[in-house]
Amino acid sequence: MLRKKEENGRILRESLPTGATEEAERRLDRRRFLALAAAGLLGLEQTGWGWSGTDAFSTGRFVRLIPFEDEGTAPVGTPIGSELDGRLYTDLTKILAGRMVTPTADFYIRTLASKLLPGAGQWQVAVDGLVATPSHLGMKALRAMAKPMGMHLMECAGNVRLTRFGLMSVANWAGVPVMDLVEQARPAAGGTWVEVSGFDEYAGESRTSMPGASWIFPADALKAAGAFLAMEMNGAPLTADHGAPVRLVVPGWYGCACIKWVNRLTVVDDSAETTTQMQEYAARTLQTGIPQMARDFDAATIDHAAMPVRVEQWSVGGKTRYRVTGIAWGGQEPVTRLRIRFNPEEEFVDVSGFRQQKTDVWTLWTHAWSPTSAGTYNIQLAVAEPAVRARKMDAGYYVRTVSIKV
Ligand SMILES: Nc1nc2c(c(=O)[nH]1)N[C@H]1C(S)=C(S)[C@@H](COP(=O)(O)O)O[C@H]1N2
Ligand SMILES: [Mo]
Repeated sequence: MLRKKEENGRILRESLPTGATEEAERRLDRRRFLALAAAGLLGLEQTGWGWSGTDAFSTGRFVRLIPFEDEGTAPVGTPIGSELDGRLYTDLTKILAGRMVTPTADFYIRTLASKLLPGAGQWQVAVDGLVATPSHLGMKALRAMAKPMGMHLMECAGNVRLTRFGLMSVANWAGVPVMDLVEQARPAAGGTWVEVSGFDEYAGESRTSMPGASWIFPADALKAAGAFLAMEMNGAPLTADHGAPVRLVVPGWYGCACIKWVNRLTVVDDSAETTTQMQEYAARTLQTGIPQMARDFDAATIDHAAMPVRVEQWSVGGKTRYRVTGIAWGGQEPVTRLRIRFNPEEEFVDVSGFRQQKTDVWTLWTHAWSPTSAGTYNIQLAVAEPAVRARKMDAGYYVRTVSIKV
């Protein structure tokens, strides 16, 4: 039953195509990009990569964005649907040197707040299970412990081409390390796993998802990742749709593990079975089958990945030039080389000037591109280090397609 639902829903689950036509999107492109430029968001001041002073494009004129093809018609930048079927696909074309953090109103949403969500006033997080001193933490106590947690990227494991890969964003967070709260309760011997649960009941029935949100982590993995209960996002209190009053963020892990509306931390041992949320996301976090035991579930971490976010047409010295701007993210350690190719029959070449410093925010890169003939191009990225895991990227998951006329 679960397996069947998983297979049928794999692609459609995260996508709710409605509304805006491709054509309308296309017409908006240039206007939108120019508006960003006018607002000073293009990062002309940037050095190192992108718009540096020596860049051939700095003397050119931006003409238009080449639209990506076959990416569905779901609207971007606006919430659609409700509750478990509610989504906000972020507009990745807006990532710029001067806009590396996603404004909260544009941060992707997978599951809009439940109509049944209790008010924050009485909210408590229970710390229980295999602990010496179980407790209930109120929001006042939690807020008193909050500190800056820095910028971290979140990506839904079901972030697909059909919805323009709009289920990923970066925010600047504040909160409390989750293991500080667990350790305060003094876990018993053998209590080396933590189940994080969130409110997940909805007024309406979902077409695509199963209610019930909890994830079981090895305690040492939460510690190593620097996982925290977030109460603030981009300098303001968390919004309801992003999990207010308190949500989990596990840097480097897929969003499905980042439980929203957290109300319980339960210390368990290695006999714990996987939760329905873990089962629902087993395929998309690249597990082998659907593990029954939490201890057999691999860490839902994001491998190295990269993709284009804009293909820009420019006029430089009277000649048509193209430039691909993209992002790289994921993986455990930064890589030193990123490679790009424009169709399977071409060779991968280095993205020049690529430099990655952190893996759980996105890194911007640009690549001057001179297509030799009109046609359709599938753009794929790769890392050069063979020892580095990049499973989704290597499988072609993040390939994007453009057609060049000249
Ligand atoms: N309680 C609860 N938490 C949840 C979910 C949910 O449906 N219910 N969805 C998860 C998934 S699949 C993702 S990708 C992230 C998305 O967080 P965001 O909507 O703030 O971007 O929340 C996670 N936390
Ligand atoms: Mo997700």
